[in-house]
Amino acid sequence: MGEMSQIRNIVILTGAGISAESGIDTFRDAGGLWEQHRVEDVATPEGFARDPDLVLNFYDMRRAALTRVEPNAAHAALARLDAEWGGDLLIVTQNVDDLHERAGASRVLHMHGELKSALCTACEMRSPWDAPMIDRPPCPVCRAPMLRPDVVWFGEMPYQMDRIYTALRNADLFVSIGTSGAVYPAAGFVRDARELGVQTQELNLERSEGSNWFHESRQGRAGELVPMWVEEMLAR
Ligand code: BV8
Repeated sequence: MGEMSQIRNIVILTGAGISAESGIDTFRDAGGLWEQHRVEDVATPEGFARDPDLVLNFYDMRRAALTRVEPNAAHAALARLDAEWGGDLLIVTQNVDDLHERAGASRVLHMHGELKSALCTACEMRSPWDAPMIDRPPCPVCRAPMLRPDVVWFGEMPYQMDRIYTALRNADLFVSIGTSGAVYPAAGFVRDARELGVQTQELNLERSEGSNWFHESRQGRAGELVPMWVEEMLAR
């Protein structure tokens, strides 16, 4: 590991792999979510326009599944780091589940939205949400029956990109956990970090599409690697 001495500000990117041991399907592993559905059909605005019931049901099922899963040791370790780390720390998650928050993390940014949020296509207001949408419930703000999942589909702009790039510019360390590095702009953050002279680490079950861009890449289950990594960081 290069100059890891003066680490004050950390940006952590998480993907579906951090929630895998909680029992939430990843996207691309065998039997993953996309293999049951064509991504064009369930995670694009065009797919939603073509068959809104298919899409609303896809997200209703995933939202309902949240009540049946628990955060795992990796989520708990990041929540502990968040609570104890004196410098800046931002968990940028591609996940739409609420496991980081339920583990106790607070500095969390959902760049691809959240299952437990509803976006009204009539008034464009967002509301906390944990019920089905298939029966077209009224928007809590304007009452129109025009709610959609508040998630970022392919071709849509991820949320809070300015805040993410500001955090990357100020970071001393960028750590990527449980992501295949297949989807942009998240997959490009490691390159942005390298160009900014930021130290980069990857913790993933196997090598990802971006592994060669990291100063250090560790393979293993998040439930094992993340608690060990947090111990290292807090012992510095
Ligand atoms: C944008 C939310 C521009 C919804 C998601 C052509 C046409 C149109 C667009 C494009 C195009 N070419 C490229 C693009 C851009 C496109 C893109 O990147 N496409 C890819 C397919 C090439 N990106 C976009 O469209 C993005 N928007 O570019 O906007 C723009 C510009 C201006 C103005 C307007 C717009 C938006 C992309 C967001 C899509 N939404 N999710 C939902 O969840 O349903 S994507 C979804 O998949 C995730 O959020 C995540 O981002 C992505 C990747 O998934 P991962 O989290 O990495 O999960 P995966 O299964 O892939 O991998 C799991 C990893 O974990 C594996 O490596 C595995 O080994 C590991 N693992 C497994 N178990 C464990 C483990 N690791 C540790 N421990 C374990 N136990």
